[in-house]
Formats: sequence, C-alpha cells, structure tokens
Amino acid sequence: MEIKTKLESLQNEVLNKVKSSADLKSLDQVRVAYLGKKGPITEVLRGMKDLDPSERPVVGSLANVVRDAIQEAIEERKMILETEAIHQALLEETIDVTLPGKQIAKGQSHVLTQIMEEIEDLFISMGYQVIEGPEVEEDNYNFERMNLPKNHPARDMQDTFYITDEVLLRTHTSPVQARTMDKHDFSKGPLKMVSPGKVYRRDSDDATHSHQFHQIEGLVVAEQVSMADLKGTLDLFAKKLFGKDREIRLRPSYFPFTEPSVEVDVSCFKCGGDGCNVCKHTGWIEILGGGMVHPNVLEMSGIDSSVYSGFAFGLGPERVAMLKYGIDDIRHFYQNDLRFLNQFKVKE
Ligand code: FA5
Repeated sequence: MEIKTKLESLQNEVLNKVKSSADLKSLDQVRVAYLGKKGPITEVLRGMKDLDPSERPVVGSLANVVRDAIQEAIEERKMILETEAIHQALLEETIDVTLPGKQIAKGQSHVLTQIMEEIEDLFISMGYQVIEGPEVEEDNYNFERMNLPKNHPARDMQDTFYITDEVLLRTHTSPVQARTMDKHDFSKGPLKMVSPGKVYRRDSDDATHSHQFHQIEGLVVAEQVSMADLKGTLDLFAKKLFGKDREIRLRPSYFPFTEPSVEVDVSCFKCGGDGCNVCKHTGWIEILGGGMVHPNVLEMSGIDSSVYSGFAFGLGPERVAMLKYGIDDIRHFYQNDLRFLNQFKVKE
C-alpha cells in the first residue's frame, strides 16, 4: 500500500501549504500545482491502471477523499483571505473626515449691485417698496406720461434706441413712476417706492457717460408731501452713503416731470467742503436730480393734484459709486476685470 501512504503524506503536505498561503495569488498557485492536470493527484489516478484490480477501488476512493479534503481546505482558506483583503482595503481607504476641505473660490456681487442694494436697503428701512419696470418701454410711459409730449425739445437730451416708433429702450427709470401711480390704491396709504434698473441713451461713451447705465428712481405721493420731505429724505441718504458729517444743498433745475425741480449736491466727502480735486474746488458734488411731482403727471394717473402731492428723484448708481470709491472712469464697471472688481469685497 505504498500509494496509500503517498496520498496521505501528499494530503498533509498540501494542507500545510494551503494554511501557509499568505494571499489569494499563492493559494491559487497551490491549487494549480496539486489539483491541476499535471498535478500529483491526477498522476495517482492515471497510475491506477497499473495496480492490482483488487486495490483499485480502495486507492480510487482514497484519492477522491484526499482531493475533496484539499479542495475544501482551499475554499476555506480562500474565504479567510478574501475577508482579510476586504478589511485591509477598508483600512487603507478610510476617509479622514476631519481633514480640511478644498478651498472653493467664492464669487461676490458686482460693486454696482452692492451700491444699489445698499441704497435699496436704506429706503426699505424707511418703508419704501422696491418696484421694477420694463427696460423695453412704450414711448407713452417713457416720455408722454412724464409730461414730455411728442416734439417736446427736452426729448433731445434723452435720445435712445427705438424698436418701433412707439417702443424704445427706456432712457430713465421715471416711467415706473407712472406705472406705479396708475395702480396705487391711496385708501391703503401713501405711495412710497424706489425703482432700480438699467436705462439706455444714445450718449457717446466716455469717462462719465455710457450708452447703458443704471438709475434708481424714488417716488413718494401722499397728502401734504412737501419739498421739506424731499430734502430730509435726501439728507439722510447722503449721510448714510457718504458719511454722517455730509450736508446737502439744492439748486434750481429743470425736468418736465417735476415742478419745482432741483439738482442735489453733497458736501465733498474728501475735503469736507474746503475744495479739492474730487469736488473740482467747489466743495460740493452733484449726485442726483429731483423735485416735486408735476401736477400734470399726477393727473395723467387719475390722481387729484389738489389733494395729493409728491416728490421724486433719480440718481445714477455708477456716479455714486465713482464718487464713493474715487473711480475715475465709468467704463471700469463694465469691463469685468477681476483686478478692479476684487477691490470691492462684500463685508462678511
Ligand atoms: C433723469 O434721468 C431724471 N429722470 C431724474 C429725475 C427723476 C429727476 C425724478 C426728477 C425726478 P438725468 O438725465 O439728469 O435725469 O439723469 C439722472 C442721473 O443719471 C444723472 O445724475 C447721472 O448720475 C446719470 N446719468 C445720466 N446720463 C448718464 C450716462 N450717459 N452715463 C451714466 N450715467 C448717466
């Protein structure tokens, strides 16, 4: 029974090798070496033909037992090694959630948006609504309802881009006055609104003019609104935007839709009024136009001008930002140069 002993020692040898296989690759090498076509077990089975017929069933069944035992041992070891490999991978691939994350570059509002929001916030805090109007506007609202009938000479100062004879790109935010007055229900209280937005003019672009720019309109209509209310409101506005020591002064002016009309100057925030290059040595800087709403404008919205009165003003946020930050050319706002824009970081 030499073969029997050989098979038994073969089984011990293989089981030891299986046990000591450190990874799946070397385990597979053991499997191929001992159970493969050229392996010793197949060899034993092939040699059976030379055995005595009485020995064949005994050796045959022993060979099968040995092969099954080896196969079983390999499967067991395989499961152990696979589980170990998974544990190892989990350990190596652990994510450290306490590591600092990647810094994502954060954008910010454009300096003009910042200025406009600052102005809107101030008026909201005084009970105003923010109302927007269309940029493609009817000639009727842009001019006629603003007391500028067809052929009025003051239309020349606000030439614009026409879409049809009656539809144009608005030249100012004042048409929102008429649109808002048309809808307002005075039984519910006074009308107080600001209207920010883009406006367009056939102006040549230079350091202080652009063919497309922004305006913020202001309008208050109620009983007994006076010029003193306009002055008080704009005084607060100037102090809030340019510093608490600022003063304003009103100069007579002309707009077809206000009567009387004024240009509003703020005392120079750089020199305090003594005269410098910012205020062109006058001590004052012009910031906006305004006045008392013309009775014709009220009446065209069906408002009784013997009962109601109002004030209105219109300012250019580009000019306000230029003054506030000492910017010398309006075109910087539209060129999207980050070296310029990054100087106006929003305070967190
Ligand atoms: C008006 O547009 C009037 N609608 C303002 C107004 C409203 C007066 C309500 C009375 C009552 P004006 O044309 O002056 O007025 O323009 C107002 C502001 O817009 C100017 O003070 C200036 O800041 C700005 N502005 C005017 N033209 C340009 C331009 N081409 N580029 C940049 N800003 C401009």
